[in-house]
Amino acid sequence: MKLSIIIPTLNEEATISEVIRRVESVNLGSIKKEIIVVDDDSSDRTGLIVKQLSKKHKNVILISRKSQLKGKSKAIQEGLTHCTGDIIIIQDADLEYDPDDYGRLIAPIVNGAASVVYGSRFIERKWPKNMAWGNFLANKSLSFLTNALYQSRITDEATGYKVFSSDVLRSITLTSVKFDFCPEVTAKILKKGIKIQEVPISYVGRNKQQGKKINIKDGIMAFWTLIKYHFVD
Ligand SMILES: Nc1nc2c(ncn2[C@@H]2O[C@H](COP(=O)(O)OP(=O)(O)OP(=O)(O)O)[C@@H](O)[C@H]2O)c(=O)[nH]1
Ligand SMILES: [Mg+2]
Repeated sequence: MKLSIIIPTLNEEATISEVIRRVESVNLGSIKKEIIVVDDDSSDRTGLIVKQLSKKHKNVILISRKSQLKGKSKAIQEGLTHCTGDIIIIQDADLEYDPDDYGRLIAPIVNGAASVVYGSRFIERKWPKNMAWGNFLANKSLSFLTNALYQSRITDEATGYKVFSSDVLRSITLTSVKFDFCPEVTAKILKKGIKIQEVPISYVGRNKQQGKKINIKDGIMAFWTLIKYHFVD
C-alpha cells in the first residue's frame, strides 16, 4: 500500500524543508510514501529548496506551476494527476498540522472502515491552540452549516488534514481554485452518500505575519460554496 502526500506551496521557504523532514520521518510500517509538492511559482526559495531535496530523495517530487491560475485547490488537482498512491492526504506546508498524526488519520482507510477521514482540531480541545477568534467562529459555523445542509455530524469541516482513498477523490470533479477546495470536496463527498470519519489531531495555528494566506473573502467563499453545492451538482 502507498500513501501519496500532496503539499501545495506558495512562499513557504521558512517551513517547507522541516515539513518534508517530518513527513519523511513518520513510520507507517509497510506503507510506502510519496511526497508531491505542488509549488505555484513561489517568489521565495520554496521551489529551489524542494528541487534540491527531490534530487537527494527519490520519493519527493516537485511540480512547478508557472503562469497558471494560482490556488491551493488548483495545486491539489494538479498533484492528483501525479499521485500513484492508494491513499491521498493533503498536507499544508506550514507547521500547523503534525505529520505524527498520519497513523491515526489513515487507520480507518487501511482497516476498510472508511474511505474519507478528516482530522478534527475540535475533538481533543475546545479551542485549538493559537486559533484566532475569527477563524474559530468561521470553523465552527462552517461545520454547523455542513451538518445542517448535508445531514452529517462533523466537527471540523475546514480542517487541512483531509484523507481520501484515491478512488474516491478521483471520482469527484473539482472546479474550485483556492481555499474552496475544502467546502467543495466536503459537499460533493457527502452528497454522494459517503461518510466522513473524523479522528482527533493536534494543531498549532499560525497568523498572517507567519504566512497564513487564507482571509475573510476565502471564508465567505467557503460558506457560499457549501450552499451552492446543496442546490447544484
Ligand atoms: N500551490 C499553492 N499553494 C497555496 C496557495 N495558497 C496557499 N497555498 C498553500 O496552502 C496551504 C494552506 O495555506 P495557509 O495559508 O496555511 O492557509 P490555512 O489558513 O492554514 O488554510 P487551510 O488550508 O484552510 O487550512 C499552505 O501550504 C500554502 O502554502 C496557492 O495559491 N498555490
Ligand atoms: Mg496553514
